[in-house]
Amino acid sequence: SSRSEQNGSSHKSSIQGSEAFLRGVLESMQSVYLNRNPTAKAILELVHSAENNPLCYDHLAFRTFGVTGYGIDSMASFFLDYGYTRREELRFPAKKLRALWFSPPADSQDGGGSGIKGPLPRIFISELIVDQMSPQTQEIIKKYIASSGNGNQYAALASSLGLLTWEKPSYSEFQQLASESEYAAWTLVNGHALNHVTISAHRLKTELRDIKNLNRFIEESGFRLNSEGGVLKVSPDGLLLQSSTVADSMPFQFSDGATESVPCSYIEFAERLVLPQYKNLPAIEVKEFHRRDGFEVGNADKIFESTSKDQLSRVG
Ligand code: OOG
Ligand code: NI
Repeated sequence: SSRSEQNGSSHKSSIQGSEAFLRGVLESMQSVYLNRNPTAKAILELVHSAENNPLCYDHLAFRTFGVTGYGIDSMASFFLDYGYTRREELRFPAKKLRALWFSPPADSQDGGGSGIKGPLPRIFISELIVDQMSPQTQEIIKKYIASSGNGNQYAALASSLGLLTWEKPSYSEFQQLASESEYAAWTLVNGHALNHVTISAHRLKTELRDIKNLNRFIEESGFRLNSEGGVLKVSPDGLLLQSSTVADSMPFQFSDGATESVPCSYIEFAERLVLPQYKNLPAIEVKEFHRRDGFEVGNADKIFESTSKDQLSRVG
């Protein structure tokens, strides 16, 4: 048998062509994220070592400015080209946001490893409904979008390189956006960077597969969880349970010379329970498709707050 089979990496070496490229791009996006977000990196290492088993990612999330050609589509086109399927839309009228999620190609490989090297994650992409912002805010967003040229065609490339496609803003422009939409301000300085990765709690093997235990473990290890509406977010059907950390911050050099701390990314946890029609399946036979799929507006609305000033400045 071949050398790769002997050392147990035959799965990995069997993924070729477009799927290998897709996974390579996701790895690059993740490495930008891990370099900028020490909390996310530490938690991934902590859970991985406590488990001693591969981790699965439930989903990856991105934010965009909803201006024609620059919104959800600018990031989605990459995933659609690599076999993802468009699923439901979610609306957040109070936050002036909308989102779409995408499911991974059905014929994708299990990956045989941990994280990006495991089963391909869902993708969650949101956009700011820019034409509902004040004229000043719209003007700033449109100015930076114009400075990016055809940057909207390279959202995935920018994300995997960790680059903004537009010029750096001034601190006062950042503050103007933040006063109206913290999402807008976040997107202006983080661009297409990965907003979060989500660990699939129910696919863990230890007692951490119960999200309540996972939350306790994370908090006892000294990390802060987003407390908006309570730490555990539960969908009305009771089947989708989510929690997330408070985002890390990073110094950002603004175009006017000011260096100020801005919120970066966070890490999320999701537990999907078995659908009622499959509740009698033996645990060992339960697959991902037997579980609650999709997202939930009420949960998501609170998870967006993981990058908010309120959560970042919370004490204890
Ligand atoms: C996305 C928040 C929503 C989920 O899983 O419902 C979310 C964001 O903060 O951009 O991640
Ligand atoms: Ni999420």
